[in-house]
Amino acid sequence: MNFSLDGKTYVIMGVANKRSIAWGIAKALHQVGAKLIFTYANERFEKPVRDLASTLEGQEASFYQCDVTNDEAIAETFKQIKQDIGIIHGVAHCIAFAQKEDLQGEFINTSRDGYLLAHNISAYSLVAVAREAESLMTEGGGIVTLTYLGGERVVQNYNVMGVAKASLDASMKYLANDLGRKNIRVNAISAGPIRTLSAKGVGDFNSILKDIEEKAPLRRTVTQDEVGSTAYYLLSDLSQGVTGEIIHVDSGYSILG
Ligand code: NDP
Ligand code: KAL
Repeated sequence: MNFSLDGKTYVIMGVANKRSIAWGIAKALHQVGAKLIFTYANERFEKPVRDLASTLEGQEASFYQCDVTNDEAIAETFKQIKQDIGIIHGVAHCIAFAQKEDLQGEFINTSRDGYLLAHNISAYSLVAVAREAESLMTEGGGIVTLTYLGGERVVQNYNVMGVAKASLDASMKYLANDLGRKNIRVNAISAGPIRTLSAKGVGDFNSILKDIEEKAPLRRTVTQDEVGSTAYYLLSDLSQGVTGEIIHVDSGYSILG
């Protein structure tokens, strides 16, 4: 078994800043020798992402703009990657979005547009990305996405994003079934709450973190780096027989009733 990712290339989607979970994954894969390709949604994130990647010693990363609401943009991104770099061994999909007004109050009030937008960016994007990535993964490999407990049970205020995560989780399993015969494994990490840009502006995030510190079996919250090392496990030969799985990196919180 080869623990190193030397000679392997991974696409990391969803670094916004140094607090991003995607950045935790990037650091972990870099540490074990992987070559990294970063995609960002919005032009304004190009420089911050390039600046961050330049801190990874010896890493000659590549960068592409890719808004996952746009099928042509996804196809073009992977076409460019194929041309510029060649084959890839995996993708880390760390992307989610819902309108602010749909992340408070009662789920019943979710608008059709808000529902579709959240599902479009947070769930369908995995399907579209997997389809384009597949043709570049000729040596097999792994796809990892990020999910949250709110897709398995009701978590206050998570609302439409919980329903989108349920769709993401199911999409991950169907993709695992489709891609298994190509030796491409598809898995999800269910992360505990981590303070990131997405979590910003969430009323009472402090009390959510405090609740984890009080109740979770490990009596502490998790870090981006801990999610990163689980992503390394899922994207490497360490997890050879694992596909269609959701691993909770949440200090054990999900076992509580
Ligand atoms: P970040 O805010 O750091 O990352 C979210 C990313 O989503 C951003 O990089 C953003 O890109 C990207 N994104 C949004 N819309 C689009 C789009 N249309 N096309 C492409 N990319 C898009 O937050 P996190 O690191 O917290 O989030 C990463 C993942 O982890 C998400 O799936 C989230 O649901 C999940 N997660 C987070 C938890 C937490 O507590 N933080 C817990 C469990 C799961 P850009 O910056 O370029 O706009
Ligand atoms: C129960 C929790 C409390 C928070 C409730 C909802 C959180 C939803 C996550 C979702 C991804 C957040 C957004 O879409 C924020 C968006 O409306 C505004 N932010 C932005 O546009 C910024 C600039 C960009 C970078 O963000 C994105 N996403 O593009 C859930 C907590 C406990 C755990 C979390 C935070 C889970 C999760 O999925 O992120």
